[in-house]
Amino acid sequence: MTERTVLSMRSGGVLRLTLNRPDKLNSFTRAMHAELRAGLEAAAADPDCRVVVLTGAGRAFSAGQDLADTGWAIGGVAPDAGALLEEAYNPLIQLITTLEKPVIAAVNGVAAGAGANIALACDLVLAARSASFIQAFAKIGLIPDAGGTWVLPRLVGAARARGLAMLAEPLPAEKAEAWGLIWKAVDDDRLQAEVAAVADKLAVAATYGLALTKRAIAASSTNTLAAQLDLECELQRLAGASPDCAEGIGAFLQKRPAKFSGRKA
Ligand code: LHQ
Repeated sequence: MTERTVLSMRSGGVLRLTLNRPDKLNSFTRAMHAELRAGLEAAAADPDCRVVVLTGAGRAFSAGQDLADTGWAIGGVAPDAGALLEEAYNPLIQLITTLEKPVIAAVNGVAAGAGANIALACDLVLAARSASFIQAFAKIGLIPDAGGTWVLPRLVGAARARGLAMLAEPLPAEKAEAWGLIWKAVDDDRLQAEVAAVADKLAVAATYGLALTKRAIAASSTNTLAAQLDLECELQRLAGASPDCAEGIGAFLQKRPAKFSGRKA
């Protein structure tokens, strides 16, 4: 039996998805894309899953596309790189960024190429101090994909985005934190415990409110202030009518901890 390229483990409200091709630094094959997509779709469909953690097995988070699985060969006809994005990476980034629950990237080691940008598509990125982010594309004549050209300038500004994309040098986790590319760099031996603490906190949070927050922040990158204020009215109307908002306010007034269901209605 072939080994699964993505391991899936549910514990309470937390679904942990582990990229599992450690010998090839968890680089993406078509099979891995399909399994990761299936894992995320299962998370979307399961109301008891309140948060997803994405991490890698072994010493890497992911080295991006498996360059041996692409069909490129010296002297051969180049495959359609755009088609691979359309079929696999773009739907994956859309799935992560529109999932109505938080997705945490636990970056346990190097994240290169599309592997880096998949991590950066997640809502919270925690990285081991020894991890690094490499926009490796320039080394092979490609452009940053999997949302890289969109997310990098927004997170670190155009000057740093161009430097990262054109020089393709590893950005250590601590510097990534200092630049605002990620949420937090933590000691290697603390990564899984810190991620578990954040995941456990989010697993009992007001999930629907978090989903609306995610939607609003995503929309802000193209909205005018006026449009964003309108969107805040629309989404706050939905959040304000949710059972978790009633519970949160009730709990505050009764001076007790809130017990959120995470449900929309
Ligand atoms: C790999 C890979 C890999 C296969 C390590 N593939 N085997 C979109 C559209 C269309 C087409 C193309 O792609 C894309 C999206 C992309 O992601 S493009 C960018 C693809 N990724 C890269 O260019 C990164 C390539 N990898 C590296 O530069 C290095 O491996 C890094 C810097 C990540 C780590 O270096 P080391 O720690 O020195 O490890 P290593 O290079 O020795 O790798 C260990 C093994 O993993 C080795 O296999 P082997 O059988 O020799 O032990 C590598 O060949 C394999 N591997 N990345 N992307």
